[in-house]
Order: sequence, then C-alpha cells, then structure tokens
Amino acid sequence: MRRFTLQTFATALLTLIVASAAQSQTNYDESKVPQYTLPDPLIAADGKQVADAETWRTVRRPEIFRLFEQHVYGRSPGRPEKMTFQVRSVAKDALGGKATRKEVRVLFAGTEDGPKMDVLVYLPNDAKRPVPLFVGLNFGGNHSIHTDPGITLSQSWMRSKTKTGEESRGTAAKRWPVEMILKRGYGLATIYYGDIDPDFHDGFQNGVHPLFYKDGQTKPAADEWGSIAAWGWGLSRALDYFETDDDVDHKHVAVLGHSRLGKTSLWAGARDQRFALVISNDSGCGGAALNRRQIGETVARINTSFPHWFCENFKKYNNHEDQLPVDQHMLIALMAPRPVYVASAEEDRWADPRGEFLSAAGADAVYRLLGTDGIPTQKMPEVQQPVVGTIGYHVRHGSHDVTDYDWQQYLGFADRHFGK
Ligand code: GTR
Repeated sequence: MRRFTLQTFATALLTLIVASAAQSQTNYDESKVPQYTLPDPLIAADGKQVADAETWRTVRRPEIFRLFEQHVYGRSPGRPEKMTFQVRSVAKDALGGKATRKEVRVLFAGTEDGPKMDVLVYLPNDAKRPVPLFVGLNFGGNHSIHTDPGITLSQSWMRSKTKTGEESRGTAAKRWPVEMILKRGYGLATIYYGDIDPDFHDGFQNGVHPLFYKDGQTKPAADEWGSIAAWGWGLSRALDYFETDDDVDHKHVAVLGHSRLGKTSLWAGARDQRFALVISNDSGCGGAALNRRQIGETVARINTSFPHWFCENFKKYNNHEDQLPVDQHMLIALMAPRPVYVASAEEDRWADPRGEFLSAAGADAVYRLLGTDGIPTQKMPEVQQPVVGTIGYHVRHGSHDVTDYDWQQYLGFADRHFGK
C-alpha cells in the first residue's frame, strides 16, 4: 500500500515535470503553424475519388477506421463472452422524487474478482419510458458527479490529487448538471474511467487489458489498444447493458466526454456505430484537434507525458505528423452521418480551438456525400456563436472545463436530432 502511494506520487511528479517542460516550449503562434496538406477523406487508398455513399460505407470508411486503429488508438477486442450485468440497486425516489437512480455492475469476465465497472444511471421520473440518454466517463468516481448520498462511494484507484471518502461527494457536480438534464427529458449515465483502466502507465498490467492477453502475452502489441481505446471499449459495454434495460431508449444514446475523455468519446463513437450522437468537449490533441497544426499540445508531447494513452505505433509520428496517414478530421468523418458536436473553450489554447474547428469543418464533405447538411460554415465562428448542422461546433468563453453553457448546446443539439 505504502509503495503504491509512493509510486503514484513519483509518477505524478514526473508527469508534472515533463508536462511543464513541454508547455514552456509550446507554440501558440498561428504564424508558426507549418504548411500542411490534410489527407483527403474522400480519396480512397487506390487513389479513386469516393463519389457515393455506398463506396464510403463499404470501402473508404473501413479503410480510415483501420488506419486509426493501426496508427493511433490501437485495435480493441469485442464484447467478452462471459460478461454479465448485476443490477445492484434501483431507487425510484432519488433526488427528491425527480429521478430513478440505478447502479449496475458490469463484470467483464463474469466474475466479481475479475475486472469490472459500475454504471450509475439517473432517469427522469416524469418522462415517458424508454428515455434517450447521455453517457460519459467521469474523472473522480461516480459519487463525484452529485452530492446524492445514495451513490456508492468508489473504491477504485484514484488520481493522487483526487479527494476520496465522504467529502468527495459532488466534487465534480458543476460539470454534471443532472437536474437540468433530467428536466429536459434525458437520462444520464456515467462510469468512473479508473474502473476500466487506472490512468497511469504500469505496462498494462492493471485494468481490462490483461483479460485479453493471449498465452504468454504481457502487453498489447504495437497496434493494439492503449488506455483511451480501453476507456472507449468500456463505454460500448455500458451500451450493451442499455440494450437490456427497458427504461433506456438504446437507439438514442449520446456519448460525451471532456478532455482525455473527449478523445475517448470520439474514438468510442467511431468504433461503435450504435452511439447515435457523439460529443467532444475540449478534447484537443488526439481528439478533435488537427495533429498537423502542431500548435498547443503536439503528438510528441502527448506521447511523452502519457505513454499509455495511444497505441505504441502512434509514437512513430512524434515530430512526424506529416507522415500520419490520417488526421483528426477523418476521425470526425467516421461519425457520419450521425450527429457530432465539437466544443472548444477560448482560453484552452493547449487544446487548439482552431484546430478543433478545422477538424469539424474538414468532415463536412463526407457528411454532405451522405446526404446531410454537414456544418453550415467553413469559417470559424465567433466566441459563443454556435454553428449547428449535423455537425455542430462552438467555442465559448473561459477555460478548459465543462460548463452549463456547453450542456445547454448539447441538450439543444440532441433535441434537434432526436426529434424532440
Ligand atoms: C492534459 C493533456 C490533455 C488533456 C488533459 C485532460 O494534461 O495534455 O491532452 O487530455 O490533460 O484530460 O485533462
């Protein structure tokens, strides 16, 4: 226990030193963005123009998907055969009678001593069932999203600076406006990301990775999943559960995430087309931001500070962004024709708001080929002026965070596309 604490502390310190050294040499100067050419999402590997939806669906989309698997996030396994769900509690009178709260344990290997995650679900009591819902991972344990004393306190590994115990209830409540979401007729589900894979580099010994090692395998191969892909895989397992819950409209599940968990929601949405709507909140490098701009956080920096997030192959592109066979606009295109929303914050320059917009805009041609309205403009909008089609985008005032303003846009976007 003591060793673990010291090790966690040392890792955190090292991460901090590396991150601050990296941040000090960060480019934020638009005039220093290198000249770059983005790969064209609509030119297939054989050099031919993709001119119809069918060719996109059967040829080009699978090609792009495989490139992201192989070079960026790594291949993930499917649904484990022995996985089971355990509904551990249902409270029909939660939040002063406004909500039904469920806690569901997902046993990935079907056993209590194997890897598992706990899904917390709130459903509005006054809405017709089944209800559409938002699902996203959280950083501080399910009990951090609301002060509700009925939420089980997480016993999982926590980041060193994260509060634990009773006093940690509701510490992230500002990012999760549960009552506002319920009032709009949506459910909310969340899972602690550390249940799926603790967020530090231990050579992939903890979390879900070892469950899938072949005989003699001790870590993922160079094109196999890192932590982001594992977290996204966990979101798909939650969706497996929703398919079994009659209170949830599993055809209308929106997946969202902030920051590293925004990178995760995008990759989850790309991998699993059962997610009907995908939201990236301030996801930055390895999420919505274009790699080739090399502004704010870069591929080399992210792979140095967080060597466990992506697959090993991604490290080949440290300082060689131009050699990547993809860029992040193609990740956004993998959502097509499903609605996707990319959000930035003005002061969050580390995440490159302009690069996040350009990705959203760069997916437009694919969305139009598939018969949707894409994004209404190729010009980056002013702060607090959302542009919304089947692709939505906004940059709001303020810093790296999830705010009520962000949620209001997401709820409106879901209303628009879920036909409310
Ligand atoms: C930062 C990292 C970002 C972002 C963020 C977060 O340190 O450089 O890519 O993911 O952490 O997830 O909070």
